[in-house]
Amino acid sequence: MTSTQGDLFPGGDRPLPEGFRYKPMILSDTAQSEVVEEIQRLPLKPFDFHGFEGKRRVISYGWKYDFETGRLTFAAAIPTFLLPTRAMAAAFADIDPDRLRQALVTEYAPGAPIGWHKDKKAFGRVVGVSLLSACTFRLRRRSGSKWERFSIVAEPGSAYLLSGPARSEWEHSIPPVERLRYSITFREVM
Ligand SMILES: O=C(O)CCC(=O)C(=O)O
Repeated sequence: MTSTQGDLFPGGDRPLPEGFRYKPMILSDTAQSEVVEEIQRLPLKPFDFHGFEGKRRVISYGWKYDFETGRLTFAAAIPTFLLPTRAMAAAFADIDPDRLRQALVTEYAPGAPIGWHKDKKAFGRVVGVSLLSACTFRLRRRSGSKWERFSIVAEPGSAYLLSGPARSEWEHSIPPVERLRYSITFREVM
């Protein structure tokens, strides 16, 4: 089931922010289990932002954003086990899979959040795939002196797309997850 809630108009079904798309079950339960099994063998490291370690563990493939230099550097080739998921994410988003040249794998232990942010401008469109457990995916943007808000439950196996204003104007965040969650964030590199 898909549920959405806008905090400014609670209870009402509201249009998605322009450029945001969501689709449940782009990956079957079996495909998810296979991907999660492979992810759990990867050498994930605590997310390090200017010396502050987040509660998430991550690994980047393809291109990686270097927070010290503010540039993209080549990490390692995207592992072959991620390519079918990338193909499905790309088909959902109507993007050539070869343009999704970064794959960021993130582990959220129970209680781990990600704060409000926009992805770096070095990247283009962003397609996120959720695995293993659901999270609340929140978006917000300034509207005069208030925030315009939108949230959606991102189910395991689902994908979302950030493009257009949803990518350039809206920030996004995930409050602390209840159960172990993985995500694969495919980002377009021009
Ligand atoms: O886990 C997710 O789906 C969101 C990831 C994200 O926003 C990020 O890494 O910048």
